[in-house]
Amino acid sequence: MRALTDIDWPTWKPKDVATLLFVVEGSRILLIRKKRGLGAGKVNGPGGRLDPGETPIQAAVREIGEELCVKPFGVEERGELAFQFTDGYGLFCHVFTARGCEGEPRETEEAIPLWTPLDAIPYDEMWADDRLWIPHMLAGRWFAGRFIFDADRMVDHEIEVGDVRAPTPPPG
Ligand code: 8DG
Repeated sequence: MRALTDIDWPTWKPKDVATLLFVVEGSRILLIRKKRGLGAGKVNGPGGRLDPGETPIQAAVREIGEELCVKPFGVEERGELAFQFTDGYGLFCHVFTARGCEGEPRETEEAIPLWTPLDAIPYDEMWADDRLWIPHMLAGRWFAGRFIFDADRMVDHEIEVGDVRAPTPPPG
């Protein structure tokens, strides 16, 4: 499949569910340089796949703890992303923001912390879709995106944006 229209989205089931959590504090955002896993080498938000039995918010808090040794507070879900890869892999991602975090972010085996000014987010070093929805997230809007990726090349996309969460439940 190469296009969003090749997929029956109402019955689409991702193989994995994952999270992203962006601490946004004043005029800066906490990003990471990811050292391993899907997207290694890229700049991203802290996050990863859910462990069995975990809720998305539990996973988001656990992942930022494992990756940067901090505990976020004021965590809110802000959007959702559906990724279908042309090799058949599918991933659904819950995106959260936090108002701050306890502790000083530290480098771990998984990630290097990058406090980044909001006006200097390095989109060229991030996944191709991020520049399409991070501005909505920072503006306080709800967003829901669907993307087709051929490895790390985005080949199709669609994003719905609203003031409040859309009434449809997430798949998976
Ligand atoms: P591991 O322990 O198995 O190495 O990995 P994990 O922590 O379970 O999972 P991961 O490989 O870190 O999960 C992939 C992360 O990458 C997850 O947080 C979602 C995120 N991610 C994608 N695609 C995209 C994208 O297009 N944009 C952004 N910003 N994040 C993405 O998988």
